[in-house]
Amino acid sequence: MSSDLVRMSFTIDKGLMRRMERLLRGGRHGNRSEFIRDLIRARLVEEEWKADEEAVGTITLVYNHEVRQLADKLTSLQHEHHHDVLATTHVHLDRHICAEMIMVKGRPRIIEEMTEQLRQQKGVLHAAVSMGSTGKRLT
Ligand code: NI
Repeated sequence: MSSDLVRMSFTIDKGLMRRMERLLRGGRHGNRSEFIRDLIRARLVEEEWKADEEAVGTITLVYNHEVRQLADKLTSLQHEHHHDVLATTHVHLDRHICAEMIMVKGRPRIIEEMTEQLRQQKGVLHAAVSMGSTGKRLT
């Protein structure tokens, strides 16, 4: 065991233990240690967002590009937030509907504000933000 690792033990209800084992058999987390580490990191990312610490995120938009001036408005809003926007990917889903993934880095309050502004535009069918982290406080 590396000197940076510590071993810890804890008690847990049998029922909860069985549920955890079932999740582990689902195969996404590897072993129990990985599972606990993943849970802790997911919680830390939530805390970073609550504390409004610099974060990384992706805003996903689905919209109808035929709505008048919508594409221009969405582009203008992203330019207003050019300090926070890292990259944008646009996908034409069908003849009418577009998806746009906007990768952002900045204060969560600003990212959420930007998501709300984008969501409010007429023709936007869905706007969601996924919380990510700069990774600086996850080790
Ligand atoms: Ni398109």
